[in-house]
Amino acid sequence: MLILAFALLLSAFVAESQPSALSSPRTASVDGVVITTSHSQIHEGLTEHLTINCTFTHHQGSNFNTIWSLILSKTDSPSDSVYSEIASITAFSNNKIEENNTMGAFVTGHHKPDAYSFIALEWTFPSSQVEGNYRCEANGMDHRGHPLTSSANVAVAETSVTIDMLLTKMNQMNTKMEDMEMKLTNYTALEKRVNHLDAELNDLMLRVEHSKNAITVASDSYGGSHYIVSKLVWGNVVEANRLCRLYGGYLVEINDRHEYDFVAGFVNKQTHFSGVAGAWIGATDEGHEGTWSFITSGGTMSTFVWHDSEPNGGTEENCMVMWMATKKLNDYPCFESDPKQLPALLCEIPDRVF
Ligand SMILES: [Ca+2]
Ligand SMILES: [Ca+2]
Repeated sequence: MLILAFALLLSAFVAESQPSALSSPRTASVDGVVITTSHSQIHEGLTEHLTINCTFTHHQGSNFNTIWSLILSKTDSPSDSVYSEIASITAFSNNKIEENNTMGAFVTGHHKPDAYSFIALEWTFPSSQVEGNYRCEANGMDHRGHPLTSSANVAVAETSVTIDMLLTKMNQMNTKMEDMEMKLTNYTALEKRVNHLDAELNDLMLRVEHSKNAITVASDSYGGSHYIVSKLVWGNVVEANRLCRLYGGYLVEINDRHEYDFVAGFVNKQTHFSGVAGAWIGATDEGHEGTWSFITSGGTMSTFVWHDSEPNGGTEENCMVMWMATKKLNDYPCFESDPKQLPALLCEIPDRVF
């Protein structure tokens, strides 16, 4: 069992590691015939994959006018020179590969006389049987009608695993495992930290939510936003907007007549503001008298339903409220100190936040 586990571990490593110089892929090419092996050397039981790819590509200027067949042959060992056919495909086999002895390979291929033809053999954990010389042979006709054959060869050798190889690989595996253990330790510490921060964030969000609920008198939805009106009154427009920002929104920005009608209707439903003059709207004409822009988004406000004789404050009144009495707009000082005149908060919070 221990040996099996070790073999599996080692094979996983061999599969992952860079191929050594001896087992690196090899390609041979003659006259459009190409044969490639993924490994020129394998170790039975340790090499995870092996592929042999026998191909013919019809190039412009090729000696071949057409090919009739592609034949893959193999010798019993790399030192042997007697080839036996193991797989073939012909112009007449309807893209079916004729297999003689493919040693348990997964076989694919097709034949296209004037384009690209191939036979591919693929093994998972190949046995030592796969060693030998492989020959890829294209048979066809030249441009004058004479028979023509071209072939290319590669070799695959099987070698036993030596103690030195095992020791080297075990050392490399050891280093890799130590590295992974260190990463795991770091990851565990990071995960703890993230969990802690997550808990802190949830706690903070809950506190913000509670604080929002505590000051909210009423809420309603319109056009992808949630609107809340507070029981608090606030004499400073900057501070008022900051509180809306804390809840993920901003002082209401009225973008069109429909939104104005909604906000006016929403405010009209509130009956507990008998002593409150108005509610803050998130717009200002500070620095550009008469042109109103939104405090948070910076866009230009273009819909106004002014209260009678408003706006009337000139540069003394550069912020805006909705009058509770008429639900119409009034230019207003950005900093109101008279406790009887402090406006309520009116926040607009996009639904994705709410
Ligand atoms: Ca003004
Ligand atoms: Ca005014």
